[in-house]
Amino acid sequence: MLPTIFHVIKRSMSSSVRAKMAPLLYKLDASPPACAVRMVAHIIGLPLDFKEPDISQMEHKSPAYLQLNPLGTIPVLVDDDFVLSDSHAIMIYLLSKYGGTWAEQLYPSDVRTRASVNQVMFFDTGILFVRIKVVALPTIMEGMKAPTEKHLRDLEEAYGMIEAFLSRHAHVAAEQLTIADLSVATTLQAAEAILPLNKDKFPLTAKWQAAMQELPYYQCIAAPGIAKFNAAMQYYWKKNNQ
Ligand SMILES: N[C@@H](CCC(=O)N[C@@H](CS)C(=O)NCC(=O)O)C(=O)O
Repeated sequence: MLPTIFHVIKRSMSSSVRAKMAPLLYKLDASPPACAVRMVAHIIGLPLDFKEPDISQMEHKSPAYLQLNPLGTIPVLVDDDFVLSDSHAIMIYLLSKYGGTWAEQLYPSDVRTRASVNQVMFFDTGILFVRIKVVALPTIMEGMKAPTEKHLRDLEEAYGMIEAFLSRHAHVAAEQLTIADLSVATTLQAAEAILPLNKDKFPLTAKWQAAMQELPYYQCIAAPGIAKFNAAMQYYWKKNNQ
């Protein structure tokens, strides 16, 4: 159906009003990928508005939310009339649109460096985070009592992959700190709620992680957020075992 003049006026009015508003991020404090996005916004000095879907009411699976993000995952960014999900895609978008000189530092344009950053972010989303999620979701939603030996082995294997990345350069994807570090550091700290990092076995990771955790924006955004994730996991394991 062709839009009526009423729809056109309404759309252009609302987009001109929204153009003045900060981008809106659907997040949870305890969501590692949402923490990574918030750190990028903080670094580049971009104010964001926030909404917290009520996951106890499965609001992130409601028809309205699924219209925004068919995956039903958090975070989601709404910037004027543009909607984007997946923290890695959101971080790249925010840097490209609002990052100014920070874009080159955090997501370098050199083809090989950028490819390495992408590689580690695909590792974060496709391997490391998934190995947390297969424990976290059944624990929170389905009464899982504890991670299995296989869950723990898989996480330990993923820690070994981070150690291997760090044997090549000072940060996970390059010599310099990039958005890949923000993603992996938050995911790794959340993973530690399930399997603490063995610092003797993974010394490069332990050293890098300690440095990441010293960063002021990590301390004010990721540290309290992941502490909430950790507390939720402890709460559910206790409850599921009663
Ligand atoms: N690769 C995605 C992962 C997003 C994701 O799975 N987020 C979790 C919260 S931390 C979630 O929405 N879980 C609910 C679900 O998958 O049903 C990203 O980086 O944004």
